[in-house]
Amino acid sequence: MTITITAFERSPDGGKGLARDTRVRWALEEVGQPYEVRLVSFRAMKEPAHLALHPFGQIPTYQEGDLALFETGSIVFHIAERHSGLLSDDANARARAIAWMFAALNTVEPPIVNREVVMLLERDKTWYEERLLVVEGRIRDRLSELSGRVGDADWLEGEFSAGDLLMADVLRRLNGSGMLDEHPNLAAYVARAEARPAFKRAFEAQLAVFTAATTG
Ligand SMILES: N[C@@H](CCC(=O)N[C@@H](CS)C(=O)NCC(=O)O)C(=O)O
Repeated sequence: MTITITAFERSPDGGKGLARDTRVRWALEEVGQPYEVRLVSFRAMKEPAHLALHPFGQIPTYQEGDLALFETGSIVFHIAERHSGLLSDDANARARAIAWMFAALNTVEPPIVNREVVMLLERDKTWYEERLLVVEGRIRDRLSELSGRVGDADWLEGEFSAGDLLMADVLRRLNGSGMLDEHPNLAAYVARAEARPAFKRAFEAQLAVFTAATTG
């Protein structure tokens, strides 16, 4: 059955692979599933046809036969459940990997996204610098905790899993901020994830969309 995902027609991240279709592309590449991409404009995302697929009018969505999913956590989980390569067959290892998927999206991603919101929307406020420090403090707390847990391991729980895929993708949002470099093991963790052939294919595919949109 053909898998179709949606992605930005023109991603506002300039092709850096920060839009969340990248993690879905990456998961599909890891398990060797081909997929098609339907590009949507910001306007189309808020229209009824897209809202029927995604109640919040966002990307990515995932369609496979009569199944339609939204939320990257659920999409990556679905891919990992249906195909081998992202979740262990051992029940406990699988449960721990799923815990890391939730941790990536519920505990680590929110303060990182909050920083982006502050930088994007609150830069002109008199309290901007103060607020940014607070928000970055929260990120630094999480990074210290995560760094302590990762130690010198390659991945969070032995083998690379869907937990690593989501965690690394979330941490990538900090590339260029200098914050990851405060923890060399986390910077190396992200670099290791980005060096995976499946990630590179996913990154190139999203970049090709951006390049075509800006040069075509
Ligand atoms: N929690 C959602 C977040 C989805 C999300 O924020 N998508 C962004 C692109 S990365 C989007 O569509 N933004 C446009 C909007 O919210 O209007 C997920 O993981 O799928």
